[in-house]
Amino acid sequence: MQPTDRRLANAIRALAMDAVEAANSGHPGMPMGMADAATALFTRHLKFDAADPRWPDRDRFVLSAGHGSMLIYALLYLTGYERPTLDDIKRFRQLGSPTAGHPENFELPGVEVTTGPLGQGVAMAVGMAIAERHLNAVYGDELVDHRTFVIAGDGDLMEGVNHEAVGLAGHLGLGRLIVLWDDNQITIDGSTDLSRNEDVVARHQAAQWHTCECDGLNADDVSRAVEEALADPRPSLIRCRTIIGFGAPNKQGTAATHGAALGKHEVAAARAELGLETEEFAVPDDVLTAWRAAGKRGAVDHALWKERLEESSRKDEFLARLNGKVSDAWLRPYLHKLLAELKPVATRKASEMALEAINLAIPATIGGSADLTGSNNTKTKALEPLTADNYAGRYLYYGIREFGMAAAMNGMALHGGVIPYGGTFLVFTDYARPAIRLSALQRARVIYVMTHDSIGLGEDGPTHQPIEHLQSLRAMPGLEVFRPADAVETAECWALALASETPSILALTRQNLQPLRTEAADENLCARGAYRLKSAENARKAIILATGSEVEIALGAAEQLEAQGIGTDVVSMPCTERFDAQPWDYREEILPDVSNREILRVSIEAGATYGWERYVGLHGLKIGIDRFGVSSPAADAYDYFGLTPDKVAARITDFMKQRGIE
Ligand SMILES: Cc1ncc(C[n+]2csc(CCOP(=O)(O)OP(=O)(O)O)c2C)c(N)n1
Ligand SMILES: [Mg+2]
Repeated sequence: MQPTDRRLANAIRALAMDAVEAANSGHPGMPMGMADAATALFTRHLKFDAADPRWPDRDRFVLSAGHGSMLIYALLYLTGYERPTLDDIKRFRQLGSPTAGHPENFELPGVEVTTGPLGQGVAMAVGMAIAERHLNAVYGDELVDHRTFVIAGDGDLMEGVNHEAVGLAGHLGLGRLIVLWDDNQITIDGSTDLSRNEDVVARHQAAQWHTCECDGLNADDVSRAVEEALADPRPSLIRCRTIIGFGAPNKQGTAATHGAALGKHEVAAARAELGLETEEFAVPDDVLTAWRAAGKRGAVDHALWKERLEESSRKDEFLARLNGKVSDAWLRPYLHKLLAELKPVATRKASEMALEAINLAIPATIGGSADLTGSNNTKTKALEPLTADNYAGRYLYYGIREFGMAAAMNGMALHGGVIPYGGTFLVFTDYARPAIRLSALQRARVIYVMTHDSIGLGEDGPTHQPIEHLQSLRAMPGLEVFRPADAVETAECWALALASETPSILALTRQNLQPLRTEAADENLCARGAYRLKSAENARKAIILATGSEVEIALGAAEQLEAQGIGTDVVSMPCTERFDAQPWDYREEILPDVSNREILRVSIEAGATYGWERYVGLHGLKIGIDRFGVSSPAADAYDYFGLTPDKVAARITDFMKQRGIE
């Protein structure tokens, strides 16, 4: 006899309680409250095949309420994924176990995205739903026809990024996105009455979503609501009324179940209440068998999909697209053309010029901007807008939603088949930063086109002029920050970002820059992160390291120093992370390990000097800006902060004199 849905759900409850108890850490309340809803979803609606978690046409499931990680670990185990094993679950939250505190996309196939920072799961799901619709428009129903399901808590729906994501999803009419809201009216501090009186459902309706409600503790009722959501062409919010910690007789319905082990006594009481086995981590045979059957439900669909793929004339192209490797065959012809007609150009414009070639050569790119298209130069001529009426388009008007854009791009990149890039001003990486951090943590190939990268943006003044941004972004692990110095470097950096498996930031100027690289090179010189652009003509006494717009200034200063007999190298350093990764001999070749009295090292960057001692040493000279900017034309701002060839050269010679460097 088939076990009841409630018994299937209780297996989730038991595993969640026991794992949290064993770790004496974790969140039992959410998995226990949403166990019935998750059972309905996984046994009746979600299209997946536990035997092949990477099947491209699977439905995506996002546990936005990532603190309830035991919910997804239990589901993956019960439905028969290879991992986590029961032993993995017994080692919940322990060092080296894939059952990490919060779900990590790189730990377990089946965990589509890393969640935990509330709100971002929903926003990433929006990106996944965008990628699905786009690929469907390109490859048709035979190959791409899936949905994105989300479980979100009160916290997810309170976070600001949720408002951005909901607005975007409604506008794009992402009908294949279905969010199940765990409406348990509890967060950590207690009742949601403490902090919320907005009508969440009405807010979604106002954003053009379909909404419906159900008893989240009744699998049949959840299923009815999911059917209703599936039938509606709009994105759906299903309000699931639940009780946090359901089944723990003395604690359910209270914040006490949110984020702590229930305790031996309460676990025993819950076992009795729910009619569970007394043994820890035990799942009754008939229950496990039923769950395993649910894990195979998608096998037939999967096999049929494979047949369609075999028959498709676009099989190879489709698989290559999903594989994500891109060629840089566009680069050489582009550089050839560029070098033939050199002229001063802002690197944001140079980025657009490179993108004209890239977007033609690589159909996987999807561009966009947070309402600064004309400033970020992100839209190339042939790109049509991706809209509710034209999902085949490749350009997204994200609106003024930097965080939502970045999170959506994470979802798109992790969905696969598309390479998202999106723009705003560099200073507003602050608005997107939590999602940039998740790009890095998740190893998502997202390319951030961040223009107006210094005081060089001029008149908009200190609110718009990034100061600490470059260094703070460089401090983030797993993210490469590129700051190209001219059009050639911009193209090289684009090639590196596209070839990368991790996220990149391109920091680009508003103002025009002189061409510095005027001859073809055999290799991508930016690939090593830093390279010698000019060698000392006189005996080498100084090495100037500069990035982006300041490389031109460094060259000007070096010329003046050479005229005074001071041999000066100029090193362009478009990517410090890449330079750090070079072998010792290369780094030694560029920055010889000698005292600053023998060869003075100088850094120039129109931003915080914090951290440049990494390269110039404690006794080197750091030239930059350690205060907020000024509102003025760019040239005046540069002059005011001493960032001109004359002033830089003078500072270097003064510094040398003061320190007795001959
Ligand atoms: C951005 C962010 N802020 C704060 C937290 C810490 N936190 C984890 S769960 C939680 C409460 C979430 O409430 P809800 O979504 O209702 O979850 P429930 O208590 O119902 O399981 C908070 C504040 C977080 N994970 N992410
Ligand atoms: Mg809650």
